[in-house]
Amino acid sequence: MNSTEIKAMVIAVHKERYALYDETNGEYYGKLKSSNYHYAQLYPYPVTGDYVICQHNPLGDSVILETLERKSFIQRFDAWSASNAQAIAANVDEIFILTSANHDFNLKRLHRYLAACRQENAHCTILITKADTAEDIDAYLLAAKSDMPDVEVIAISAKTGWQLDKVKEKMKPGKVSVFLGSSGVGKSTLVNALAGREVMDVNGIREDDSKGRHTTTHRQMIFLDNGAMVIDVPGMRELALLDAQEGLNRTFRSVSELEKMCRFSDCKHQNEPGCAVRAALENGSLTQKELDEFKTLQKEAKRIRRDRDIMVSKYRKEMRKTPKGRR
Ligand SMILES: Nc1nc2c(ncn2[C@@H]2O[C@H](COP(=O)(O)OP(=O)(O)OP(=O)(O)O)[C@@H](O)[C@H]2O)c(=O)[nH]1
Ligand SMILES: [Mg+2]
Ligand SMILES: [Zn+2]
Repeated sequence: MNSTEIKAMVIAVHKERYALYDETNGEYYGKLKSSNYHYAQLYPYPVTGDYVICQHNPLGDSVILETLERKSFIQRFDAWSASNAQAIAANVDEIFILTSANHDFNLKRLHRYLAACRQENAHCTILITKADTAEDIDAYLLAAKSDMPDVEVIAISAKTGWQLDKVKEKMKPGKVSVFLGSSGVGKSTLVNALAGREVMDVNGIREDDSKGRHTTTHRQMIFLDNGAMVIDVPGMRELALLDAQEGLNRTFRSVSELEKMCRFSDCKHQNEPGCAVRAALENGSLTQKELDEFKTLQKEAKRIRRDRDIMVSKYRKEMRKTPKGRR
């Protein structure tokens, strides 16, 4: 790093321009150095939460030279991008998965989120939002806690401020959190409540099915008073598993532990002798429902990997057909 080169944090990504922050210069914009990124592809494109080395320019856009190594990286499956992956955020310490106490509440979806998030080494907490609108918030809490006993679940209301101190406690100075969840669950409302000011726009949801209106359109880092940071992201329909076998195994630890104990490493848990999974089903320590869900997610992870390979090879073929000048 020479004297004009500084380390900055990416606090938002807008098409080609990156909003950057460092303690000396505050907030400013930067663009990628094409020869490092587009041509030589030396570094991954920065995402919100990334640290970059840039040449600071007080008069205009700074030049981003390098993306520094990431501590963690959250991405989702995206059929439309060339790599089939869409980056969500980098260097996150705490992931909050938000679901509302209404139609949005869905245990299977929570399992998917958990599996994808546990792939990274970030800590996960589930927040059940809009507690003020639920007739029986304890029923939601009980459903989530009994289903996922190893995950912390907190019910909150950003509207009344109920239990927000519990969320704040988890957001430590210098650490980065991210709020994930469907559109309309109240991610931006929670950011505003925690920040104590209107940093992000919010919008109502549809009455009949509680669906949101995709209000937030980019990934934005917000600084809280205590020095903690939080990334607000656009709502997503699903956090499809990208390559989440590892995370899956952590979510369904009991099943993957059992699988290791089967006599045959490729055991299908049907009629094979010495099958630990069937034994567990028989003695009741594993339920058929748990096993079925594990299998479904496993299949999905495999399918995604396969689709991804097909898409990538198609894309490469297309690229070869396109004249160089038009790429
Ligand atoms: N009653 C109640 N309403 C809430 C609460 N939190 C959020 N809302 C409402 O839910 C709607 C959606 O909130 P947003 O914060 O825009 O949701 P979002 O998750 O950021 O949505 P996207 O940006 O589209 O992903 C708004 O009408 C909020 O006022 C809450 O704790 N209680
Ligand atoms: Mg929002
Ligand atoms: Zn088996």
